[in-house]
Amino acid sequence: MSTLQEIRVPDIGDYKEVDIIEVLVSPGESVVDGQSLVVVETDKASIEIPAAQAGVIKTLNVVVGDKISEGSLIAMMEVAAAPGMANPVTAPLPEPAPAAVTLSVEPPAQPVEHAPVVASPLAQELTEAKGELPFASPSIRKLARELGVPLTEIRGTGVRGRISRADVESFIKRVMTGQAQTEAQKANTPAAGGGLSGLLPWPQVDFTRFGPVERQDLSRIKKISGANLHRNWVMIPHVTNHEDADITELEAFRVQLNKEHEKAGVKVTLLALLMKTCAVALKKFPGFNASLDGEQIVLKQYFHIGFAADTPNGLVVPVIRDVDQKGVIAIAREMAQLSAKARDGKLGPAEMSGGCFSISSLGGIGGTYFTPIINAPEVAILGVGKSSTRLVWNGKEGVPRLILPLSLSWDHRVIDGAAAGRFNAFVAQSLADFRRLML
Ligand code: CAO
Repeated sequence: MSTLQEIRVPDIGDYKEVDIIEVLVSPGESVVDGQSLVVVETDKASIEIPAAQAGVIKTLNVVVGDKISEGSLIAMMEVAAAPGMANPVTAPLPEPAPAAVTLSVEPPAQPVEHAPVVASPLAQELTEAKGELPFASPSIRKLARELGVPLTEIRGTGVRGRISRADVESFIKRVMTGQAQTEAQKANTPAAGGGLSGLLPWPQVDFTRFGPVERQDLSRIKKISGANLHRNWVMIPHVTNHEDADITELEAFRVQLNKEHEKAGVKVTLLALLMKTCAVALKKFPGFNASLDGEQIVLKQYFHIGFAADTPNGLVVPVIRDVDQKGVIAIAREMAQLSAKARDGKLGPAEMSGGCFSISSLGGIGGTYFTPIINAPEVAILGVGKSSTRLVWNGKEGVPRLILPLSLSWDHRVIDGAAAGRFNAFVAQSLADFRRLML
């Protein structure tokens, strides 16, 4: 015997009205327990919604482009009736695809204060208002606004000319590679974000002329993260300040702590100590715990800090909430849990949202200073390099000290250089003497 069951959207965190970007099944199709039915896209991640049990899809209630929220009906499914089963099937929590990455590293610049600032060829006045509104979903309009892409200049490839994210990305690609020009570029008018009409087109090279090559498609995550990184890099006037922190005593303290807490199964990491330090620094310098919203600065009274985690699926940024209210051991424990979930691709959107500030640590891998890209709408990010023992002059002699390289990128629209210098100095002094955090 079989029954007809409703498949509804499960709890997807705070997200509402998310776009369906893929429907993976069709009516009449048999699905197995856990098989993905549809893919939805939030601004942080794509999430596959799986079937809670095996059955046959009778009707599909959604199509690509529909917006759904928790509880929306996705499909009706015929399932073999189980004794005592009375309630409609609800799909379990989705396993999100790895999140869109919003952090990256530029090759280390010379240790100068000002990172190069590039204005976007796309950052120009939107022309939507001039004519008929292009056919695109609100999220695509928002994306286009954020990237400065004039939607009126894009021909949508969807049903009835609907403009998709892929259309926007393809337009950007064509402009960046010089294969297309925006109306503003054609008119040779300086764009709102800075004139770029004089830029050369992207070089078109037949690499096979020089040797064998292999072509690989960019992964979906890289495409999404690339657009985020590009926007953040061209729209935020980044400056990076470098600093050295003497962590000789802190490292000894950390080793000691780990001996004491070995049995508890928690490893106190340098990153956990940095998190705690940054939470105090953010409280002391509220301008760093802020976001820019039009002509206002939003000062946050909570202290959620993200950390970049490298995973087989790409880079993700889990967020630890209320770091100011947690001890270092609790932070270390939570970080280990989030890192493990990140590696397994099991982080939910809620675990990657709400960050106020980010830390990108390459210390366990190597390298010294670099320019981390700010994770908008945050206004600063701390890059951490690998510590090394250096001889430091103490006035009489060179003494070996463990030095940690730090690189703070900050948004010059919100923060000025003096504040960044003070923030870095505070972080370095606190790491040199952790007791300062109590002051
Ligand atoms: N200097 C020297 N050594 C360091 C260090 C530093 N700054 N930070 C960590 N280490 C050492 C630790 O002592 C540890 O060594 P042992 O194994 O001998 O104890 C080892 O590196 C691993 O450190 P850890 O367990 O503390 O882990 P971590 O904090 O370095 O890494 C995480 C955690 C999630 C940050 C890491 O797994 C990761 O993903 N790193 C890459 C992040 C990244 O890609 N950032 C760039 C983003 S682009 O903007």
